[in-house]
Amino acid sequence: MTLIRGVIFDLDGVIVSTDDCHYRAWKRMADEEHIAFDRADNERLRGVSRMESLAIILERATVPYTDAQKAALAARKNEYYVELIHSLTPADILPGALETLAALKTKGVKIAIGSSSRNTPLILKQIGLDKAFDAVADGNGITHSKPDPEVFLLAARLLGLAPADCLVVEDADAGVQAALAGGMKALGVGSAANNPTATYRAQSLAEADLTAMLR
Ligand code: B16
Ligand code: MG
Repeated sequence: MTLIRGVIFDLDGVIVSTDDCHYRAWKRMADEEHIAFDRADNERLRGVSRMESLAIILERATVPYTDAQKAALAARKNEYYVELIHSLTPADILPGALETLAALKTKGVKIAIGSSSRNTPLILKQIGLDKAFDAVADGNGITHSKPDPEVFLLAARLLGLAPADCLVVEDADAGVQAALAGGMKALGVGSAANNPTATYRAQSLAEADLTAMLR
């Protein structure tokens, strides 16, 4: 029987809901470029890196973009996004997240962030959780984004734990896939709540009995 000694939390969609900020920033950029983009398209960007997200959006572009133009589009979107996340506050922490972190700390279970976002440090600061985790692995420290397991393997290493001793909480199918590929268990919440491959499923952290998943 494996005992879970560390829980690695995805950030966007698990600890805080930044989906709408991502959507509004991409939408503003896409509108300026006359590229069709809606909320259904936005779902495909969950857990996916910034440049891979742009590649998905550009599938609907009617003109070609050079690599330099693509880099400029991604930078422009990020400017819009950073502007929006500056208004995040602790009130934007998702239901059940703080209670879950506190319960795990009480049990001596280590906690980490495993996020594709390069804006992770700013987001954690905005919501007052920049000192809450034992380790933070994010888009700044990896080469391959989800569904590659790199970010979760880095988080486990920073915690000093073997992947098999870790449980990942994810809202993206790409993230669930990454956790399993890394040899970890996965709890799917939100958009991944019905993912049949996840080890456990719950609508949100508020409805998940995480302590029951620790063994
Ligand atoms: P950035 P997560 C992901 O965060 C988001 O879900 C995804 O939509 C975004 O494109 C990605 O971060 C990169 O974000 O542009 O801020 O570096 O869900 O892995 O916490
Ligand atoms: Mg996410």
